[in-house]
Amino acid sequence: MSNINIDDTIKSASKILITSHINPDGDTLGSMCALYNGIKENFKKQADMFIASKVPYTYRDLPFVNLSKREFDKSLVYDVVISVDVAAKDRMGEAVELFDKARCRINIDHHKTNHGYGDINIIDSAASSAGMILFKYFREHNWNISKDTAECLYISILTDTGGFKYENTTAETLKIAGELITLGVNPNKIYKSVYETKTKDNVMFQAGAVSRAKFCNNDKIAYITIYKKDLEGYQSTEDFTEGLVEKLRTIDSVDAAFLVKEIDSKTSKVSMRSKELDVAEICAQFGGGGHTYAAGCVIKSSVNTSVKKILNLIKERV
Ligand SMILES: [Mn+2]
Repeated sequence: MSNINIDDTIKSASKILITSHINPDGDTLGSMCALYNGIKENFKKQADMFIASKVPYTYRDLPFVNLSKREFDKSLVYDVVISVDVAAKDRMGEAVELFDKARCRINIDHHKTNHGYGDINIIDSAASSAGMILFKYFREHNWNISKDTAECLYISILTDTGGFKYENTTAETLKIAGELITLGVNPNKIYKSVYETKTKDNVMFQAGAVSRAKFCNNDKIAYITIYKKDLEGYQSTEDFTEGLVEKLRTIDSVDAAFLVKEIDSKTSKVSMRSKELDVAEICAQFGGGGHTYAAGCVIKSSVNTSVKKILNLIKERV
């Protein structure tokens, strides 16, 4: 990783776009905003930022995230487009058109299923988060890391390690988090903003969803289905399901947990979590991907059929 240099590419570019992935999480948004501000402060350049949907409520306090845009003129040609935390090109949503046309395409990611779709690829599947890759890059190339940039990186690392809890939390992860605190990050303030503040609607919706969970294989498998009608009557429901599938996984007997959400009558969005099962591999069979114990995919079938397809694949394995 250390021999890859994107500084010259950034220096010679006048139009730069940074793109996050669809259904954005803290890592993709934190990395995007850290890179945005890093480029601004170190190279005096103003990059554009693409976000596929509204900023999730959880990340409302992330510095610079409100400067990101959902719509772009498709005729634009960027000198450089940089994707952060984007496992596969189709996870960019509409930004993929701008990515494909760019003079130079840079792919910065930590998903093990990332095949290196950029002209320049900075991929480290051992890194806890894309934010950690960026931090190491910034340090190795002597970028100044301001307090705001540090806060963005901290949110990346915090959220992709589940609050420094997942098995990707290493001594290095915590060392970097410590360095970010030295740079001015207030961990308590960020923890409260990200994890301890939810809307009443969200908490009540999640309670209802958990109470509808179904179990099979001696409670080794747990799942929740969410239909569009379940979200009716609630406001701004974009990140309503966040944390729900992890909650199912906390049940002692459960190895594999998944959530199937209706997009339309023929399309379902799936999130899977596990303790031992390789869910990245399961999701890859539907064209998705992710990490060993946390992955996702979109299945072109109804919620019911999608549940059956998944159960067929995992019932023998847990
Ligand atoms: Mn990530």
